[in-house]
Amino acid sequence: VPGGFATPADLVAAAADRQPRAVGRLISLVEAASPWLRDVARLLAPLTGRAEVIGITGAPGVGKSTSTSALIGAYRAAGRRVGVLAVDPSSPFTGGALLGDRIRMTEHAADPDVYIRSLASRGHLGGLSWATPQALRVLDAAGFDVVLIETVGVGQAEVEIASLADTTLVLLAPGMGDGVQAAKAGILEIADVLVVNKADRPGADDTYRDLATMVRRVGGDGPRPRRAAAGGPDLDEEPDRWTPRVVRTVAAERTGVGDVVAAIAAHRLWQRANGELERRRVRRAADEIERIAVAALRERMGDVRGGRLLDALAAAVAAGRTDPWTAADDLLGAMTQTQ
Ligand SMILES: Nc1nc2c(ncn2[C@@H]2O[C@H](COP(=O)(O)OP(=O)(O)O)[C@@H](O)[C@H]2O)c(=O)[nH]1
Ligand SMILES: [Mg+2]
Repeated sequence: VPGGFATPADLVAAAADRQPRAVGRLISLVEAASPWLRDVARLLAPLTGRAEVIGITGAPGVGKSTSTSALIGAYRAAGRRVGVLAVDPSSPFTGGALLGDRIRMTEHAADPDVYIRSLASRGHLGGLSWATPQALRVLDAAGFDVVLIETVGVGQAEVEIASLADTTLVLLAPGMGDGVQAAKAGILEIADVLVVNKADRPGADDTYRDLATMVRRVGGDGPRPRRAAAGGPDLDEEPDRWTPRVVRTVAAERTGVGDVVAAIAAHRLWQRANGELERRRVRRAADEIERIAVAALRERMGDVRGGRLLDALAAAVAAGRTDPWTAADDLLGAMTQTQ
């Protein structure tokens, strides 16, 4: 086993014992999509399911890393251990932005109950959207009560990563795109808490008002009226919709961070009360299984007769000798045979 541990069990035990070196080693195995991961994942599984996962997203420069650092401070003050994954789907080979993130979080670098990691991925097996949930498992098993996942942008990979979180914060700043743009980007669909950061800047109140108005318009505000007649079915089975909270912060001065923590806690209570937390976690597990299965399938596809079958079928389809559906059937047939 890499990293000077005798067995995968030793490595996982050391991580569960909260040794940062073992935690780092495990995340490196994830990044490299190491063959050891299968053993490691089996050992990690019984240790997982406790961490509260908070996603933080928004455009570059909006203040995600500053807010993450402020949140670390708030959760540490409450005695909770905090893990951070900084993920940039647009630069799988760790760009300068992530380096900057680490610098903004250095105040927590010496705290043994804080673990900060910029995630990179070699790019195969679906890249960061594949690696991030596995890294999350490591931090969960290593006893971090709260895991903050900072992601950049509003692309598809970012939405996938946001789906990992129990609660997703979307950060906006005045002048960086008004409410209408936010709606276009599908932000309201993923946001559980909308944070107007840089509230010290002009225009912050307008942005806040826009968002608050939009959230009221879209969201089913307040409890759903009971429609069940006496003796009828209990219509409360249908979950109420969560209305995203809108909060103002000046992350650079730690202002409003308590409101963010309170909004996250309120969302969690709501999720627990109506079963949404459990539903999200099952959905997340389904995503994970699917990603691993698809990656395995893709790998196997390349393996079938050294990839030559795919080449041959592609040539046949391009030449009109067969159709792509028939070719796909042939490929899948060959893959199951070689298992
Ligand atoms: N004026 C102001 N600047 C802020 C605030 N929060 C962060 N910044 C600054 O905005 C810049 C980008 O912050 P950063 O956290 O790296 O943003 P990220 O790219 O979203 O992670 C940095 O120079 C921060 O100091 C704030 O509340 N007010
Ligand atoms: Mg950042």
